Amino acid sequence: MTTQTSTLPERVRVLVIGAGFAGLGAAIKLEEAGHADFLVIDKGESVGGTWRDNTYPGAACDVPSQLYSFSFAPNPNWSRSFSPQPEIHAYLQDVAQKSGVLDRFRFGVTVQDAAWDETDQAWTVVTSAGTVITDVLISGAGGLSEPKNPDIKGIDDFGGQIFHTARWDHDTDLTGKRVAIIGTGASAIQVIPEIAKTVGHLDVYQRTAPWVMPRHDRAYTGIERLGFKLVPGLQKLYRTAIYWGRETYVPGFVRAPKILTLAKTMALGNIKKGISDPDLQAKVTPDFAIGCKRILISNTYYPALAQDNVEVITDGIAEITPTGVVTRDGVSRDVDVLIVATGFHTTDQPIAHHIKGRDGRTLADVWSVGGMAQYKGTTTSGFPNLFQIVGANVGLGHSSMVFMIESQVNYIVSALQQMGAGQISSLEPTVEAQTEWSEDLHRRMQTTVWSTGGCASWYLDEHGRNTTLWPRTTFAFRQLLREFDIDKYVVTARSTAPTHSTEEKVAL
Ligand code: N01
Repeated sequence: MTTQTSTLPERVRVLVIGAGFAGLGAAIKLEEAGHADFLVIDKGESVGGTWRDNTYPGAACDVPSQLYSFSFAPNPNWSRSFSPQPEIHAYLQDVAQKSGVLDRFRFGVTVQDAAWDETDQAWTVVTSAGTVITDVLISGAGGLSEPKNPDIKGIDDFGGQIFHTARWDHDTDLTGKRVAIIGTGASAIQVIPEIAKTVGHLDVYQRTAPWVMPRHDRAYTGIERLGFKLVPGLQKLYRTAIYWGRETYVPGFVRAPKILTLAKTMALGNIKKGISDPDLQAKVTPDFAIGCKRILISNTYYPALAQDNVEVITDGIAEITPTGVVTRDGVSRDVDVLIVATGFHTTDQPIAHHIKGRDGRTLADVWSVGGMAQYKGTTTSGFPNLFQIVGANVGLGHSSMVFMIESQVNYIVSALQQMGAGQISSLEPTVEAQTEWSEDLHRRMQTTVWSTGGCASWYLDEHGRNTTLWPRTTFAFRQLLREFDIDKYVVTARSTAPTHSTEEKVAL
């Protein structure tokens, strides 16, 4: 794909940060709605976001692609029900190419600072490629963009190869090597079965055993794929069936975790099927309620752990030395390569440190007090004309984030329509609206398995608040964001377009 790295325009109506599902989806829908004066910037070299960056062996989506894709861009060519990463990345590149918006994408551009200028009623965004003034700022930077490295004593002095799963080093050949992997989350359980085939020895450092259910994956038959191309509505039918199947998890997650008993039985059966050694079975059996952390899916993870060249270590890491890893029981294991599969900065999003609102404080400053809080996971009091896709409490543990992203994009486009029609220069949610929204979410959180399931997870921030997940059905989210509710906003009207001066505050 051609990458655009030329200089940036001085001013645009809308600046979008990030070219993953969120940024690309926003660009396409802005264009469709007639808001063509936008620019999308991304630090990488192509569209794709997390699906561009996570290239580790075995990377694949754990939501079926019929659902984990844009509703407006069905792909009849998915090779299987759960697509591998290269196919999803190729899909996004293809959608971008066909949509005709790529001429407004600039790659290799990093945001350094974005500050709201009350006088100009615009954002001044300083990037690695120059400064852009924009009326509206949309962040699609996502919660899974910045890898999180573990804070383990000695890790910086490790003398062998070391890399994070999200920054896989394809130049390092693992064949026959002594390898260690730290973490047993969503990425690790996909990597482990792949590399266990070729490494000499693999140490798996497990801090918490995850719940892993069977993965009902299969290749689509030729007939099915032909049907997807030729039979109107067939793909929609698959998508709808998958959507409602996934939605049945919601009551178990948010109201009555006991409903998840069947899932637990299947996950326990998955352990027994893959591992015959009772000691290893015990080691990998979780001690918290299923659903408390993300439920993982794999048919190959447990058999890989049972291989002779794989050891599961649960003693806890005391330190990393230049040659290997020392556990708390004093045992030292030398390795050539250390793979870090310890997740991302989710509740402490890096972009939040770069966006400064009306009073000069960054989003991170504001959130450092009570945790991430926004109105409808999209807008933030004190940050006019800022729209964040996949903001606070928009994440899911059971279904497609693309569905949530499309709901938010629809809301944002609706906001822009109303801003244009009403000659509005800026808007931000009222404090009351944002507080009411947050309080409702956190009241609902109390009965969820994420709060009651007895685990520590990245869903919770340092205050113990779940600021990442959506505690209701996805169709409720879609409904709530169906139209921009300007009556919940403080609006600044512009009396003489197109100047950029502050005019009058309008109470609606
Ligand atoms: O990260 P994780 P991930 N010492 O946070 C352990 C998405 N995703 O990159 O559980 C030792 O799940 C940590 O242990 P514990 C998906 O949303 C999607 O795997 O905290 N261990 C855990 O085992 C997912 O949820 C797909 O005790 C340490 C692991 O590292 C999100 O990305 C595929 C440690 C981190 O697991 C993140 O997944 C892949 C330490 N200091 C990822 N710190 C799809 O298919 C952390 N750990 C859509």
